Amino acid sequence: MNPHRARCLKQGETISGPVIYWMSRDQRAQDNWALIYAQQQALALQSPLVVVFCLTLQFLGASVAHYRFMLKNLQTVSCDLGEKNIAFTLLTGEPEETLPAFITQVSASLLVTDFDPLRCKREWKRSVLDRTNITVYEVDAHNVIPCWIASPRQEYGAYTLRPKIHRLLPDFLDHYPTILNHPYAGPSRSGRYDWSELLSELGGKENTVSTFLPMSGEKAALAKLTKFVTIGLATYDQLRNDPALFGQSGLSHYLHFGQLSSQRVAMAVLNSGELKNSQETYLEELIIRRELADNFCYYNENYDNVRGFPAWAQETLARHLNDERPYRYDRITLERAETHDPAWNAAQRQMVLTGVMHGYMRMYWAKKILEWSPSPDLAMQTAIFLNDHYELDGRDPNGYAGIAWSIGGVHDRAWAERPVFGKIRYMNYAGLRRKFDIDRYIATINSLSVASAPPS
Ligand code: FO1
Repeated sequence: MNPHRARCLKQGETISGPVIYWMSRDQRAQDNWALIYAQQQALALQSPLVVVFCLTLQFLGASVAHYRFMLKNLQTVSCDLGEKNIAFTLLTGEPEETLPAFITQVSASLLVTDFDPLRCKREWKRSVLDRTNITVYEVDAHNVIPCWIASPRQEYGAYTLRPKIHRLLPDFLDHYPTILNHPYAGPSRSGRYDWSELLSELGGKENTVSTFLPMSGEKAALAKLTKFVTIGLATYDQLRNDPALFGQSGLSHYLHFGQLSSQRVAMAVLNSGELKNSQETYLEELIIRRELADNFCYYNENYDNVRGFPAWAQETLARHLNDERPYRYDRITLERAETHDPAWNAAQRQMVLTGVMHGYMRMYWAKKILEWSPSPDLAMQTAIFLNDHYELDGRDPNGYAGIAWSIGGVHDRAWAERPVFGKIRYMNYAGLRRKFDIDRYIATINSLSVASAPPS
């Protein structure tokens, strides 16, 4: 493992005792650099290895369907780890309370965490660091290039981050070792959790999202990856922008929940044959865009509000704050997809019904929320609320960066000035029509009913 993937957050007292991997963003047993690093340390210390997941019941507006998708995978992860003599422990409650207590309870010697740029995750980590005095390491198991290595600052756009990433790729596209059977028994066998009882505990409004959830878990993710690389990739470049054809990889929810490693995807795409423009286009989305999103959320504390926009964007949007808005919709109307725009309504319905909205339509969807909201502030709140409440891959740096791009020109440049948008890039219905068969898209979505499942 490239040693630069791990960094020391706190040097504590070296005591003997189990090594804990606090699993959070990267919820998988294989292809997980944080788990690999934790096992290396446990073997060196001749200590047991325990994986801990802190389950919080209200995570950034997640719905029951999202928790169902996540817990289904964690159940399998706990079994896979158990077979390697690695205990899996689920702690329910706020991590700043439950984790320090657990560290003391098992007299742990070392804590390994995975990397996550989101504010709430960094607050959890800060609190845990303050309440424990053992050594703590952080491993970026999510990005191919560790976020803090790729760049020491917020990047202007893909064009400034791309060369830095391409230069480092050879050092970080290294192969994943497999997790060994762990020779030192853990403090307690992984609890036999009543996972279905956990789900019922979640309660919460079962919103209409995803009556057809995709299959959850590492195996399902790898199967989807194989299907994409063997069938979808060759036509990816043409189909990706036609939402009626569902030509996207369908991997984003597996990547969001950490059930699949983006490095594994990158290596599969690179090994799929000579680099055609589909491969390059996909790797641009998978590595550059995704790692640019982490860079944005890590270095910009206002990644989810207008103060995170570039100065030119804040200025131009403020200048047009009082422009006449021909249409104005409140969040309920938008949530119910009851606007005058059939394409926008179809995109909203697609997200509510399937938990997924086509990438191209996501940009149009967010930009119309800017156009139809009384202020950019409110537009950001509405777009983030709907995205995090309904998207299976919501509550993710990729989502915050995508919405900030659409509404606030983050990672984009200024365009010709116009009402409401100012110099923010404009998209309209006519543009959609030029791009693809929008009537087919609308018909496809409107034919989706609760009974039918969308093309996978
Ligand atoms: N991470 C956790 O460590 N504990 C949780 O209880 C948890 C719930 C959760 C629910 C929905 C969701 O989309 C993500 C959730 N995550 C949770 C975070 C996730 O693992 C990712 O780390 C971030 O969402 C992306 O940065």
